[in-house]
Amino acid sequence: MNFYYFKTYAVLIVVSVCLLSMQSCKPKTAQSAAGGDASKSFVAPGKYDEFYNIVSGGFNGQVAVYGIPSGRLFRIIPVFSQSAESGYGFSEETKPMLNTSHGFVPWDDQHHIALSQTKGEHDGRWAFANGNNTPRIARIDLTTFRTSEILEIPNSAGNHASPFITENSEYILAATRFSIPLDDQNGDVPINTYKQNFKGSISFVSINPTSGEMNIAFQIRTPGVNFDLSRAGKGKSHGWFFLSCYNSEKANTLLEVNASAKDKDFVMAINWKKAEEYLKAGKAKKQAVKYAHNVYDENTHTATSTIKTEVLVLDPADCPDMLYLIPCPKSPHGTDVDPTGEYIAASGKLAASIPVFSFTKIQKAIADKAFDGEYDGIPVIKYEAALHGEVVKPGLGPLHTEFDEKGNAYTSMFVSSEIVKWRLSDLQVLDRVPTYYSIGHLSIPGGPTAKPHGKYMIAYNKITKDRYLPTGPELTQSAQLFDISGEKMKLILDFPTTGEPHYAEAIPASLLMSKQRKIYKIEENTHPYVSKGEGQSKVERKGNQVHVWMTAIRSHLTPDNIEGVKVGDEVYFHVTNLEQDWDVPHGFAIKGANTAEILVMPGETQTLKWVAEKAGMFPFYCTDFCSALHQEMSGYLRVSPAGSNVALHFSTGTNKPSVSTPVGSLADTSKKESE
Ligand code: K7E
Ligand code: CUA
Repeated sequence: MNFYYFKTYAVLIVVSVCLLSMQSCKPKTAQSAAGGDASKSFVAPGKYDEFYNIVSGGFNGQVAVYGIPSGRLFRIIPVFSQSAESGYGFSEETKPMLNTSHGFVPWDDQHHIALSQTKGEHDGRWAFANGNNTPRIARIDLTTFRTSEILEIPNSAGNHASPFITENSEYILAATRFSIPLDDQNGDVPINTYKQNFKGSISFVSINPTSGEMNIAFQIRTPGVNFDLSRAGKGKSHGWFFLSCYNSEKANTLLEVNASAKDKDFVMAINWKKAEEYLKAGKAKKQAVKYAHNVYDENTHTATSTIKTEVLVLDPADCPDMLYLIPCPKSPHGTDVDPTGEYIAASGKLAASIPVFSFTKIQKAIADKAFDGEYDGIPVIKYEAALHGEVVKPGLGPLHTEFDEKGNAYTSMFVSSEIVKWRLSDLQVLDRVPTYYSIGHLSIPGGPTAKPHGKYMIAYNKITKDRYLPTGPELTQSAQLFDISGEKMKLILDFPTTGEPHYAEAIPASLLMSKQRKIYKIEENTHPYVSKGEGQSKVERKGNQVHVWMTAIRSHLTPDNIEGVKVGDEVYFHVTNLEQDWDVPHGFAIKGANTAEILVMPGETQTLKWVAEKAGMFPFYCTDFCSALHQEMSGYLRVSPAGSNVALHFSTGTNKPSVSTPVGSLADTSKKESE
């Protein structure tokens, strides 16, 4: 066993011991530190929070919105998972949002958030979110808090280093966690041919500055490593991206050990301005791929899914001076760029220090060719030549670093369950505070921008153990809020979270509050099945499809009596909410529907598909308590046997001339059906 292997095992053993018995690494001051100054998180009833906290939902596939400093949950935004609460991914209009080259994929694992920026500062337009499992990026409109667009990423598997945004929202970077055989190659190869056949891929997704629409501008083909996380340069380092990669060993089994064999992995530095030049010079090659691009239209209230078939790929072999590697100790996770763009803090999960690189030194090293050979043809910059310095003995298991506006950095320590505050200039550790327990990401309002707002810091913890009332085999995930306005970090609030949060960003409430959309104007509704007034409501048959143009307004649905539907019919309820007041959605549900309700915003049209499977009476109703007479907002759909001669009929407030048809027994009905 050589020395490096020995070191690896030694660190792994320390990590495993801590993981197995959280007690041994748990800060001893648990109870004493737990009180904090809770009054600082108090937001009086009726008062607003200072910040919106946009938080990833992890394996629930959604994004959640909390208030800071109160920790109050405002909204769960459906993104990659179907949402029974709103009908997202269930309604006919939103199903295309979840289309992929693999078909309909109604779930994902959502880890990272990127808020749009202009000149390095939050501009409050869009939030971007990654889908980790079936590689996708979503764009959320921050005026509606709804998902507007989802773009699939080809040549990728495990879209983890994603989405990371440049200082003017030029690009979002998305790099693959798993290297794989490329999409246009035969993936049916022995797994142990990893070193020959598996490649990495980094996508540059351009963002339309007006509409926000995403497009894959180009991809860079890379050696078959695993990409973990990234950050764009800013200020002086604008034009560059920095990515952490692990598994430089190119192992394909037992990565736990085999991808930790070498003493150092890499931070990759990408000169994307150079990449743009190569693209313009025609260096990119076209590759045949298949990926879905799904866009929600605010006027038709309908999403469309387009399958695209081509990407442009740059090969580093044809593009010198575009990529560089910097050695980085032991399985780096976060790679975070400070507000000035000068410092890049990389966190080796198994390293005992935090290396901090200097952009100026990296540039000098490149100019001086201070290289330590190559890795798959990519120059490797000498570690010392790029290094600003190391934060010594910061704690165990550094993961992620955020920054305040005063030149300080805050690094989360998963294994030793703490946050360590250190100074960028001299790398001195200034303070440490325990987290309960096993912190993953952390977030400071504006922390990833050129102008952090500071004041608060939120920790997103993986384990809560004894902090909350127990709830069976699984305990809640949680966040913890710290006051960082003074020299010492102070815990001021614990609050549970939905899903498993990874990264989050916080943005001043003032940037979003005033531009919230209140309604959709009914006159701008161009949905093909809109009814712009009750007079336009109707029911029409097209073969075995029955289309219901239905309106909803306090407190009735029009039509509310429908007859003439037959077993086997597909009924499409196109419900238009005629309200033009803020916060008056109407919902719609019908007995036996094997889908969710739809929740229709004022001025919007949404469609619930329902299949008539048996004869009988099927009540429908509004699901959102919209008025004192909400319980009265309901109706009936009569289903007759296939082949019956009940005519299609619909009404509201009137009855057909009464015919004395006694209710037959079920036995009678089935008899008739069989006749
Ligand atoms: Cu959870 Cu950002 Cu996926 Cu670290 S990653 S914790
Ligand atoms: Cu509409 Cu309840």
